[in-house]
Amino acid sequence: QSLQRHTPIPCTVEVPDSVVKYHTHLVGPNQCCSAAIQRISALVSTVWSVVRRFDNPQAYKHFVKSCHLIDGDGNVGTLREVRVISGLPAVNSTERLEILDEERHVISFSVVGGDHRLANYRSVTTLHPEPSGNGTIVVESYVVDVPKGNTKDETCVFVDTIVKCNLQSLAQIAENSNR
Ligand code: A9S
Repeated sequence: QSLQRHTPIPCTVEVPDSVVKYHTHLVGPNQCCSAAIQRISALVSTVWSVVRRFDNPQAYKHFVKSCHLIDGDGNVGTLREVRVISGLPAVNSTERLEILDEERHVISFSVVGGDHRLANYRSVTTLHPEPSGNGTIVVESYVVDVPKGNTKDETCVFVDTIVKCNLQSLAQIAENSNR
């Protein structure tokens, strides 16, 4: 797992060849890129059933208060507006579904608007069956503009924290549905 926070372009995470392209982001001079990995004790199909619901991010993202679709029906190009819980430097976020690959288990969205500091955020999430056993490996990488007044490191720490929280929560939900 190589997280190249400081290297300008490209930023790649070590994942199976078939999904390397999804985790290779073009990173501009005022952007940062990182990734998080989470192991989940549940089948890929179980984890995917939660992750694929672009209309229902609040199922596992605790920072999301509510979400409604602005346009589209869950296919690529669908737009959603996410409202955020209080206590974050954000109110809402408008997001576009960029990739939904049901065979490869890839989902990606980009932030296209909203009242927050993460301009041009784009993330890609891929699910991988654990080579041994019934587990799933989740890889989530992202690229985002560094907000005015912040450093790349600060931005990555902030976003990494949110992404890791989301993935831990995803793990809990998927693992609970085993029982
Ligand atoms: O929603 C995600 O998958 C990931 C992130 C990093 C979301 C960030 C966020 O929605 C907040 C949680 C509100 C934090 C946006 C777009 C901006 C924030 O400041």
